[in-house]
Amino acid sequence: AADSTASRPPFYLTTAIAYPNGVPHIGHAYEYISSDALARFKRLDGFDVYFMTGTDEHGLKMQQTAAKEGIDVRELAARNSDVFEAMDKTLNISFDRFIRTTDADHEEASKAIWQKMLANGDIYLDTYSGWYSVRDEAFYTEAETTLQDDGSRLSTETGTPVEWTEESTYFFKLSEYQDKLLRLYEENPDFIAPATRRNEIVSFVKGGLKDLSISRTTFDWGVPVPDHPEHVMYVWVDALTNYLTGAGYPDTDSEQFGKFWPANLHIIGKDITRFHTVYWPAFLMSAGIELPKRVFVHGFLYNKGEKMSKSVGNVVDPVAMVEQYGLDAVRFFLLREISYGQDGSYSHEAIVTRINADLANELGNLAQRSLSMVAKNCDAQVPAPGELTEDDTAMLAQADALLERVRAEYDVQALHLALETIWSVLGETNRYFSKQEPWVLRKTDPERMATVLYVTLEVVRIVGILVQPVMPDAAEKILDLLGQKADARQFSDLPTRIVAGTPLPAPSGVFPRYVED
Ligand code: ME8
Repeated sequence: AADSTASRPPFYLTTAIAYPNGVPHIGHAYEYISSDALARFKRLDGFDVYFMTGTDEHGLKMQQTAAKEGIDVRELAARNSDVFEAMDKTLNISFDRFIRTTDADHEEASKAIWQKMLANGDIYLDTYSGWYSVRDEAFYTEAETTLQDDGSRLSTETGTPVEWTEESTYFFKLSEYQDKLLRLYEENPDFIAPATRRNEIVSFVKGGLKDLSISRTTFDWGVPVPDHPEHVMYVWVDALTNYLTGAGYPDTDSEQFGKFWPANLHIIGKDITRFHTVYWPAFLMSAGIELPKRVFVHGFLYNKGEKMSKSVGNVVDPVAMVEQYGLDAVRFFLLREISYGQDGSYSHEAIVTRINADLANELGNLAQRSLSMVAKNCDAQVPAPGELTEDDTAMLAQADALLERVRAEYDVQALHLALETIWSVLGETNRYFSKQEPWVLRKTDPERMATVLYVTLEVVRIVGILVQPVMPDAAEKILDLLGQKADARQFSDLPTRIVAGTPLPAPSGVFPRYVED
């Protein structure tokens, strides 16, 4: 049962905060679903989890989008932020706080970290001139841009237009952090994952760091710089600080801060790695604040391998996807199909295959067949097992070993491997069930049938508990069908065997097959 005492170790997990300049797409949904599975896993594993997501509302991109739509930027931010929050609810994202960078406590945190960096001598005023991409909200050197035939320039890495910018701005002495950052990566090899991302960042930093422009004067949609309100903070300074705001900063004496800072895990997508693994630790070092433990970088999602774009017309609305396939099927598909940390693709065919093969056949059918035999032949109660054979013991041993294996995969955010591991045991269980032929035993050896059904129900219970982070609703239904109490579904409940005599409700299907209409 859940232990509600203060002994549970804290775990602070964040997603990136999205720009609400438009509505969420499937890439956002992927980030929230994967982070949610990680948060739920830790809760079930006895951690005191604080899970935060939200929206990044300042900056030129927001201001320009609002101008284009002819509405106030606050109105644009509020309207779309609400759409993100509503989508999180639709996706069953178990966040503890939905932060908006326009929240009052966030402005305070941003000003506080600025003042710390200033006091440390890392901020100075100068003139910035260079290339800026509004879409990326990022500065680029000329060498990082490509000249087009029409004389315009694009960021070489991201392909977004850049514009020449020249203004008086504050700079952050990023150049002074090269050695400290390289030491950080060296001494904490787990700080950036996967390793490919770490290698990219190490070579980027080895190439030298230039000071970073961290304020703007040509527009005013941002957090004002303390004592210099004609400057607003560069949106990334304020955006990254959201993680501190969530931990109660600047009140470093608060219970929240003591418990949840430093953050254990930042989940982000691959296009914002540099901001999180170079700028962010440098800001924190400058401000004398402890660094987060780990930044995990997930890949990008593509529609049948193609980049989603409004002009191609292949942007998928995550809510429509959930309506079509069901929420837990979508959650399972995204986490099982795509190697977490790598790019991945989705297509109708791939989703249907996962639904029918993995969910309906391997799990749903196993639960359905065993439970309906129990309903008909065992007085609708968990049957009492007789003496266990070698096959039974081996089957149970595989299921008992799952938690440790799955936990090891979750600890390195290998969500796809965690699911693969569970499904390999489900495959074994289906083979066990077919081999034992309980439907034959029903006539020849009812006692043996009872044992086989008991073993099968016990494996389904273990799997049901372990798939809760990925499919909370479906797992709940499975555990209800197994007569498991709501307070007996933590990982600490795994070793206690299902109890013979537990009354079972009438069985019903958990995962319908997807049928084309
Ligand atoms: O970058 N597939 O916001 P954002 C997977 N506000 N993930 C994707 C994706 C795709 N096709 N497209 C975007 C920002 N993402 C900043 C973050 S954090 C302090 C500030 C991911 O709305 C992207 O990598 O552009 C990022 O992690 C998240 O969605 C929000 O992207």
